[in-house]
Amino acid sequence: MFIDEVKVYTRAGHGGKGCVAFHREAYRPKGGPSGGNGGQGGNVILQADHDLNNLIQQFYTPRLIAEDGHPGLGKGMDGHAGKDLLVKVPCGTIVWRLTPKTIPGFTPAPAQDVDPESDPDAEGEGDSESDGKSRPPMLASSTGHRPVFRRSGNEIAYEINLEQEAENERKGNSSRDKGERIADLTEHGQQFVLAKSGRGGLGNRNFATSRRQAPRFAQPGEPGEEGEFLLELRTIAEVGIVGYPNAGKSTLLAAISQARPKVAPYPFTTLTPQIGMVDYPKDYRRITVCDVPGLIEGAHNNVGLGHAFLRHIERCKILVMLIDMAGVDGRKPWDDYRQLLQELELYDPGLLKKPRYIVANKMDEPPAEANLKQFKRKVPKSRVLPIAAAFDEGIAAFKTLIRDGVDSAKDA
Ligand SMILES: Nc1nc2c(ncn2[C@@H]2O[C@H](COP(=O)(O)OP(=O)(O)OP(=O)(O)O)[C@@H](O)[C@H]2O)c(=O)[nH]1
Ligand SMILES: [Mg+2]
Repeated sequence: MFIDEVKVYTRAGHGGKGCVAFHREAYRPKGGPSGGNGGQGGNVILQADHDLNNLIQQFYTPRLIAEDGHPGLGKGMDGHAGKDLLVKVPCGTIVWRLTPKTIPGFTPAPAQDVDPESDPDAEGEGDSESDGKSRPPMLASSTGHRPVFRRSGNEIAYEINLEQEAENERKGNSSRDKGERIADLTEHGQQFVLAKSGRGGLGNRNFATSRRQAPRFAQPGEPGEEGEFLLELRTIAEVGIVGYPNAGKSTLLAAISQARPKVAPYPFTTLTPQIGMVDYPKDYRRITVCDVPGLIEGAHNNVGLGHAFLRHIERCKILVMLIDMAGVDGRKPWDDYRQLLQELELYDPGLLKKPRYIVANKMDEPPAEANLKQFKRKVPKSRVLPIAAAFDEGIAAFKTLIRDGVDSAKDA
């Protein structure tokens, strides 16, 4: 299973509480306060790791909870600190802080304030009436921007202006509104503290003064930070290969790298993005290439595998448009090319600003030559590299093309 987006709940460790204790020892009457401090809680830390390629671990353990600090002890002993929780995520993980509005599945409460008597949840509790009275009044919005919170029992909801939401949806804002972006882990070993731990409380010996020599109190520890976050993986590859299903993307990736994606003569063989490392032994270079699942017409409307995987080419330096020049599936190569451009634009117009290279595959097939000539006429000013990935023809030229492409994109 390939997971590239996952919601996690995070809680850092609570600080341990301080201790109230008094020293007892033979021949030392009234030995004085000796309660130790509580230990600091553990932080929740994300660390980028280049050995991982998806967020499957967080999918199975979405609750990231660090150890609490231990309480202080007598005889001046401080509590142990809680262990930090180190969570490894793949390089390219972006962290979004989910505000209540952007928590997926969050449903707004009905617009009218909930009446405690008619509330079915509150009926079960014996003190529903007193509960109803003690409930804080609705927060009026002091400014036009503040949300209005509504409470019913333990539930808190806040009102959403559905009219405005619909407008946002029309403008296309809300579907990609994931909350506040707080981190981007790109380098191997890069760390980010997702939730800071709470401080341990001070023991009573810290509060002894000349006038208060026997303090009978200590501090409780502070709670650790908590919250819900969205982890999104946007793979970091230098080259992205896009094309229709069956164009031979996986065959090409297997030919240039050690990656071994499944190759088969039916559409949607590749269902998840595949990464390959292309080595250039002569000049000790290495380029990462990403093969995203095939795009088809209407992908922006979630036809086929939709646009979900295009996020993985957002950070590529160059794009390779791989076209099946033989038209094996009965489509015309120039139509494929235009359709691909359109789908990329519909996902993110910024993708079209990246340098892109057209590569014509399956040049070993009889109709390919004629199609290539017509393609050059229909798509003028385009430079096309002809290859036959399945027969290793043009692979060396392709490797040079992407290396030069990446180098010139870097300079730009
Ligand atoms: N004749 C010929 N066939 C090729 C060539 N390259 C790939 N194929 C065939 O085309 C079919 C599809 O290849 P894949 O590499 O699976 O295509 P893909 O683009 O990864 O397809 P999806 O994963 O389904 O999107 C396979 O049967 C390959 O053997 C080529 O250069 N010439
Ligand atoms: Mg494939």
